[in-house]
Amino acid sequence: MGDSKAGRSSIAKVIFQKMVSKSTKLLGETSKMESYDFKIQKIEFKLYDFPARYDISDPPPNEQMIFKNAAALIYVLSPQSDLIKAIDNFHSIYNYVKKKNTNSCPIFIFTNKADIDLTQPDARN
Ligand SMILES: Nc1nc2c(ncn2[C@@H]2O[C@H](COP(=O)(O)OP(=O)(O)O)[C@@H](O)[C@H]2O)c(=O)[nH]1
Ligand SMILES: [Mg+2]
Repeated sequence: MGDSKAGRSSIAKVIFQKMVSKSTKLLGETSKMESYDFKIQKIEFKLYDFPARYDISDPPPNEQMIFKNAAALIYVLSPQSDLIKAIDNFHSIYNYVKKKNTNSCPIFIFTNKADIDLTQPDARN
């Protein structure tokens, strides 16, 4: 989950679909949840990529099950994120997951776009 244009879908598609990183520029907004299956040493994982504009207050039953059973949540930010909006959104997701997840899953915040030079005037929007 995370802020709009933080790079969630880019990371997933570069890693799991071998997308060339340059092509991620062409990715549109994620309008509904997408999933990726992968295996590490015979253990099967499923990664869910949620839209930025996701309403955590009323997920449909299949998505409630995902939040209930998740083993980890990664919230992706970028240096270009609107931090006030992102913290607000994170807070709602955090509260929901803390209440509903039955695994006491760890929650990570990942700051993407480490290549962006914030000293450049056009780096922040
Ligand atoms: N500079 C930079 N741009 C990135 C990086 N990762 C993704 N992007 C760009 O950020 C934009 C939004 O990416 P997207 O994956 O659609 O974000 P999402 O809304 O979080 O799914 C795209 O133009 C990507 O090419 C990164 O590490 N560095
Ligand atoms: Mg996306």
